[in-house]
Amino acid sequence: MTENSTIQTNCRFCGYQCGIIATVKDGRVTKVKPDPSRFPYDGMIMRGCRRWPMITTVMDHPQRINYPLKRVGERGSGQWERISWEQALDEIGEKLQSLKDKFGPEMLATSIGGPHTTFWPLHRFMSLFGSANNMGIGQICWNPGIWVNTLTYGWPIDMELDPENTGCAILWGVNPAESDNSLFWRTVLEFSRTKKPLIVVDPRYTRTAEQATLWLPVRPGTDIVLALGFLHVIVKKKLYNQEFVQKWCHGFDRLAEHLTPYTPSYVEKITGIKAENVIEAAHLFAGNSPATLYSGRGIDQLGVNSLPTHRALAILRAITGNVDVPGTSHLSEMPDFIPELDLELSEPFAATNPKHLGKDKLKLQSYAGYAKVREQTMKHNKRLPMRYLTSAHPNQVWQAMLTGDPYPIRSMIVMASNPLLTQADTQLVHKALKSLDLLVVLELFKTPTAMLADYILPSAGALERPLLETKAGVANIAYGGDQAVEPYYERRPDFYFWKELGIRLGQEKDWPWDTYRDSLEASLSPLGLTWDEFSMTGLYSQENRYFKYEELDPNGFPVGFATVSGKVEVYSELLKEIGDDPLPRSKKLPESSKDFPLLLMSGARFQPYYASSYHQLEKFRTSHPEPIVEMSLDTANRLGLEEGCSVWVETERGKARFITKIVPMCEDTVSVEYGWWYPEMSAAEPELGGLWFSNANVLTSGDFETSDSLVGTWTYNGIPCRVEKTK
Ligand SMILES: Nc1nc2c(c(=O)[nH]1)N[C@H]1C(S)=C(S)[C@@H](COP(=O)(O)OP(=O)(O)OC[C@H]3O[C@@H](n4cnc5c(=O)[nH]c(N)nc54)[C@H](O)[C@@H]3O)O[C@H]1N2
Ligand SMILES: Nc1nc2c(c(=O)[nH]1)N[C@H]1C(S)=C(S)[C@@H](COP(=O)(O)OP(=O)(O)OC[C@H]3O[C@@H](n4cnc5c(=O)[nH]c(N)nc54)[C@H](O)[C@@H]3O)O[C@H]1N2
Ligand code: SF4
Ligand SMILES: [Mo]
Repeated sequence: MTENSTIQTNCRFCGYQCGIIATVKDGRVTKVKPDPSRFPYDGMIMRGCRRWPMITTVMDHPQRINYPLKRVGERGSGQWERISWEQALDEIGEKLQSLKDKFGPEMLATSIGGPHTTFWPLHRFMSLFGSANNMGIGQICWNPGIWVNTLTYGWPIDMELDPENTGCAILWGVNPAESDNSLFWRTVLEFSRTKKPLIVVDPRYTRTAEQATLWLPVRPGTDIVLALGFLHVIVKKKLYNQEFVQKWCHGFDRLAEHLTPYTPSYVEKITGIKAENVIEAAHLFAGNSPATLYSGRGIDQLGVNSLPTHRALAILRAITGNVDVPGTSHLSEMPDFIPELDLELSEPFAATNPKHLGKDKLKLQSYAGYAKVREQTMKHNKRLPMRYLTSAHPNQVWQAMLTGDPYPIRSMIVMASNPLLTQADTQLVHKALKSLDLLVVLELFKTPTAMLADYILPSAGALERPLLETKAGVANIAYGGDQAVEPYYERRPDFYFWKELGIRLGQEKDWPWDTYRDSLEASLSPLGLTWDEFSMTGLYSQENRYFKYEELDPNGFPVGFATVSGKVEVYSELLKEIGDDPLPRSKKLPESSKDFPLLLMSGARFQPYYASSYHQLEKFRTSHPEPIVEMSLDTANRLGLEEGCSVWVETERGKARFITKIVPMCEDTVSVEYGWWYPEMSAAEPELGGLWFSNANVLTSGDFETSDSLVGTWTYNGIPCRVEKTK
């Protein structure tokens, strides 16, 4: 690098990866500023975002991991020695080989989390090693919607909100004011200024709800009933798009019959939403096409009701004619570049009939489920990402570690995730991780999970590695850019770890690229672009095409949708075939009890933190120092609590401490922030960085038996709890 050069690169402090211009001197980033020339830039985003100004601080934070560390004392004792990468890789490789010889390749599990790094090298390594046991958080983050939209429309959709064109928007269980603060949120603000109907369905009066023309504070977990109520009104009053329904919807009559009981007054009883508001919302959505409907983790985290709720929402879009229409939703296309699916070597691995945990138990999130759905998507020559949609159920992984059933899992490699804060049931995760023969963590910081490791390896973070974002290969868009500097100290891109470990385990011929950058360049090769050419604009995309189902195939017939019937499946033939309900119906709804009289939501996002990240930053801690529990004034009064008091929130799994905040929200419901720990506390047992104080996941359960039987979705919202003042 030359002195004082400026480099176009990307932030990666959330999933957006905005363009950044870095000033670099002597291999160090001295200054960063937004890059107005690069996708996905927006001046307002950068003005609203509090994270990118912290890039240089995070790049050289005193608590960053800079060298490979090996545990020297007891597990969790906080005693480490610095070793070389070669020693770390050699030792980890040898240990894995000996465990594999003893227990089989499936004894290795991996853990991933949100969109922080590139995951395909991990999956490629696992395919070659022979283990299907990667786990993440897909079951409660995106997978329910991806599966359901594919069942219903033949492929996942990208939602669209166009302030000019969109006539009405529903934001359902999503709070971009805190979770996004980026392009989507700016567009919501712009849309709200048009005064067109904006409906927010959320038990809490969020800053997103403040923008709404109609706020519907649904009782947590009862959304399925509300959605069926909307459908009831729309069908009964014939507000649906009759042409689209007649031509393109399969099973409408059976739906109409199914909706009979969901009258507005019944819906009011179950959901707490007034009957007149149910009627009003249904009229607004159906009467203002093109209309759009976004959903978020509020819906993905409803356990057995997530899938049926997504189905009802998918049907709502369909019968109002809002599928693959500008300003509503876009059925995306396969990429022109090499999809992650192929880089992962998933298909050849699946053909080896791997010993997948819960193999025959989950009807969709399994190799068998994937194969069934693939038969449909292949009608349009499309393939969903595979390892993500077949990832193991975390609860089964913890159980296999502890009990050896159905076979032992003895080692885990954790990359870019912090399961002790972000997976359900911290006590169980803690016990399981402590029982392992080998725990390796690839990290930027010494997280509570890393504190339990045998080896912590220093990852290169934002600006230290090139970046290519490809939406997991479900859309024809790639964006990104080059690194600004070589990684500081002995940090390495995660790719380096997987490749080097692979080489030590006989995978040499399957890692043909020298560097991470080379591998990214190779994945773009079908575009005829070199990495440098790509980096100049940092974007590859094609103009969206809409109404694709009307396009004609070579025989002159409309191509339709990639489903069993070739239409939008209001009535799902595939669900029927695999023994599930073809129409959306509520399963067990959340219920409080005498001991636990309130319902808990355990995952509200809040700025400026991101899950369990950035709690090291003094500036952030000063602006938001305490973990918050929100509740309504009436609920607080009934409990004898006032704003600012310290309380225990307790469920049947455990208890954690929060500070009360009064906000308008559903009665008898409380919402806690998630991700809280205290990096300034001792990095050893028993404190483990203050892990046990205010960690929302001490309160949650991810039990496999009570999870949804199609995808394995567990419950983070609508958990029975009680709240009392701390002494
Ligand atoms: N600041 C910040 N931003 C983030 C993250 C972060 O940790 N911090 N995480 C990132 C990640 S990984 C993700 S997946 C996205 C998630 O982005 P969002 O989906 O916007 O995330 P949440 O804050 O969980 O929003 C869900 C909303 O659903 C509501 N809700 C809870 N239960 C129910 C219910 O039963 N019904 C309905 N209708 N609503 C309910 C909550 O009150 C909340 O306002 O955010 C990303 N952005
Ligand atoms: N109770 C409850 N629990 C939840 C949720 C909830 O709503 N409620 N939401 C869930 C959801 S949607 C999600 S996505 C998960 C998020 O779960 P996680 O992804 O586990 O959460 P993060 O705190 O973002 O952890 C990411 C870690 O990756 C590290 N990291 C960042 N960049 C890199 C990199 O390039 N390489 C490596 N190796 N490490 C890196 C960071 O330092 C950080 O420690 O949490 C889930 N857990
Ligand atoms: S929104 Fe902020 S944190 Fe996210 S990528 Fe853009 S600049 Fe970084
Ligand atoms: Mo997520």
